[in-house]
Amino acid sequence: DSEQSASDGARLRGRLSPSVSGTRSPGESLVELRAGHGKDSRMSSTVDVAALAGILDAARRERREVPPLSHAHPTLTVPDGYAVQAEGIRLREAQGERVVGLKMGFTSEAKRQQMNLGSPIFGVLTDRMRVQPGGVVSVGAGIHPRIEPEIAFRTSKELKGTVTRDEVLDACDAVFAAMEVLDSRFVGFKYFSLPDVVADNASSSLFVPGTLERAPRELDLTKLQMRMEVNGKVEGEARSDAISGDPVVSLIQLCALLAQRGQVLPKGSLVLSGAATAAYLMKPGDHVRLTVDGLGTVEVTAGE
Ligand code: OOG
Ligand code: MG
Repeated sequence: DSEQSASDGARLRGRLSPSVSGTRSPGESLVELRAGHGKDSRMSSTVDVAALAGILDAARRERREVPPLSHAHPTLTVPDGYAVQAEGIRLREAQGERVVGLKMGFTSEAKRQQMNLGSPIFGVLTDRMRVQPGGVVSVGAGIHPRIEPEIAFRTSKELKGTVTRDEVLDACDAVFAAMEVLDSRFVGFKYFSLPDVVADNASSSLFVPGTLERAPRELDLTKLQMRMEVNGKVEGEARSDAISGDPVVSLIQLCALLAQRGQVLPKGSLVLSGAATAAYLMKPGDHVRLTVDGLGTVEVTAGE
C-alpha cells in the first residue's frame, strides 16, 4: 500500500490541476467536482474503468456480493479506484441521483484496525443515500449493512487545496451528529486493498443526519463524547478526537485529497468526517441511537 501511495503521489503531483487555483462560483464548483473525476478516468490506462464501475453498480442495485476488483486486477492503483468511484457516481447521476457531499473514511484508529487499512480515503454522498432521523433502514435492501457514529459538517463556502483549521471553521456553518450506514459490495465485507474500497465509493450506502445543528465554533470539537447504543446496550463509545485527532482535521485531509485530483470541496457540501468507533453489523429489529455531547441524539431502526 505504501509503495502504491508513493507512486500515486508522484503521478498526481505531476498533474496538479490549475483549476485548484482558479476562482469560480459555487454552481460551477459542483461541475468542477465532476470534471475533476473525468480527468481521473481518462488518465487510467490499465483498467476498463467503465466496466469495473458497472460491476459495482450492478452489485449495489441487485444486492449481490462481488469479488474484490484487485483479485482480477492486482495492479489496480488508488487513482484507478477513484476513477472507478467517479464513474460509479456518474452512473448514479444518470439514474437521477444528485451529489450532496462527501465522506471521509479510515480517519480513526478504530476503523483502520477494523478494516486493516491505513490511510484516509473519501467517497461521495448523494441525495438518495439520506435517511430521515428516526427512520427505518431496511437490512434486506442492502447486502450486509453496518452502522457507525460520525460527526458531520456543512460547508457554506468553497474550500480548496491546503487549508487551515480556522479556514475550515470559517467555511462551515453547521456541525451535527450523524450515523453512516456502510455496505461493502465485496464478498463478506472483506477487501484487502485501498483501491478496492475507494472504487466501491468507500463502502458508503446511507447516512442519517442529526437534526440539532450547531455553529462549529460553539463547541470544543475535540472533546465531544460519542456513544452508539443498540437496543439500549453501548456498542461503541469514543471521544470525538478519535476522528483524526480532531474531526476538523478530516476536512483538511479531504481538501488535500481533492486537490490531488484537481477538485475542490464545494459550498453547500455535507461532509462526514469518519467514524469514531468500529462499525456495527445491523440486524432487523435493532434500534440504534447515537448520542453526542452538545449535538443531541440520532436514531434509526433496522427493518427486515
Ligand atoms: C470503509 C469506509 C470507512 C469510516 O468512517 O471510517 C468509513 C469501510 O469501513 O469499509 O466510512
Ligand atoms: Mg464512515
